[in-house]
Amino acid sequence: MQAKTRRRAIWAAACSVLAGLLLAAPGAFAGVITPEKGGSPNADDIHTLYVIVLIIAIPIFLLVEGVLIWSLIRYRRRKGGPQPAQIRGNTPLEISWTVGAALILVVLGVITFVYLDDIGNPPASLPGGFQGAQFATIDQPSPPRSGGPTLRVRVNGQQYLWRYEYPDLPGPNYSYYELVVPTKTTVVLEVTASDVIHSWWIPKLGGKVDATPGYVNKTWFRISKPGRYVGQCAELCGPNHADMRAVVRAVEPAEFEAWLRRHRIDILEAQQALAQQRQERARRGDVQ
Ligand SMILES: [Cu+2]
Repeated sequence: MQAKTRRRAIWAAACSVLAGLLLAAPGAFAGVITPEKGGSPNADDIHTLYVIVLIIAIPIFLLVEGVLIWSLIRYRRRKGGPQPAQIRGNTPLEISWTVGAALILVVLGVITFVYLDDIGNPPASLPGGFQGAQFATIDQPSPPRSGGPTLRVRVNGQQYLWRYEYPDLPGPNYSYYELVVPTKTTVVLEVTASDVIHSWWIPKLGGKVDATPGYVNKTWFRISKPGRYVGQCAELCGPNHADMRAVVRAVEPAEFEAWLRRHRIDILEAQQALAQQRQERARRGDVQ
C-alpha cells in the first residue's frame, strides 16, 4: 500500500514538473523552434508565418499521434483473447481527411502568398532614415511600392570573410566582417561570392541568401533601433567555414554619416601609406 502511495506521489511530481516545463517552453524555445524575430520587419513576418503553420500543425500532430497510440493500446492483441477486428479501409473517412488536408494546404498557401509580398519586397525607409540613400528594388523595375530611398550594399562572400561596399556612396568605402548600417533605413543587399558558394545569414534580420559566384541575389532588412546583430555563413564553404561569421552594426543615421566619413579617410590614408612604402622600397631597390 505504502509503495503504491509513493509511486503515485512520484507520478504527480513528474506530471507537475512536465507541466511547469511546458509553461516555460514558449520562452525557452523562442528562436529555437521558430525563426528569430525582432531585428527587421521581414524577419518578423517569417516568424509570424512559422507560428501560424505551427498553430495549425501541432493540434493535427497531437490528434493523429494520439489516435494512433490510443488505437495501438486499445486494440492490441491480448494474451488468450480473441483475434482483434480486422478493418480494411473506410472510404468516407479517407475522403474527408484527404479533402481536409487539401483545404488546410490551400489556406496555408493563401496566407503564405499574402505575407510573401511583404517579405520579398523592400519597404520604404522610416521617417528620419539615412538621407543619402538611393532607390533600389528586388524584382521590380520601379521604386518600392511605398516609395522612399533605400541604401544599397554589395555583399561579397570570400573564403572566409564577408566584404561590404556601398556603391551609391562616396568611396572608397569597403569594409570586412562588420557591416555598419543606419537605423530606420531600408538596406538592400546585393549578395554574391568570388570563389565558392557561401550563404549570408543574420537570423534576426531575415532568411538565408545564397552567395553564388557569377550571380547576384537580393535581400533586405530595416533596423529600427541601434544594435549589433550576429550571424554565420550558412553554406559549408571550406575547412574554415565555421570562422566565417558576420556582424551587422546599426547606428543612428547621423552617426553612420560620421562613421562613413571617418572610414573613408582611414582607407585613403592607409592606401597613401602603402603607396609611399612601395615607392621607398622601389627606391631602395627591394624587389617586390
Ligand atoms: Cu561558409
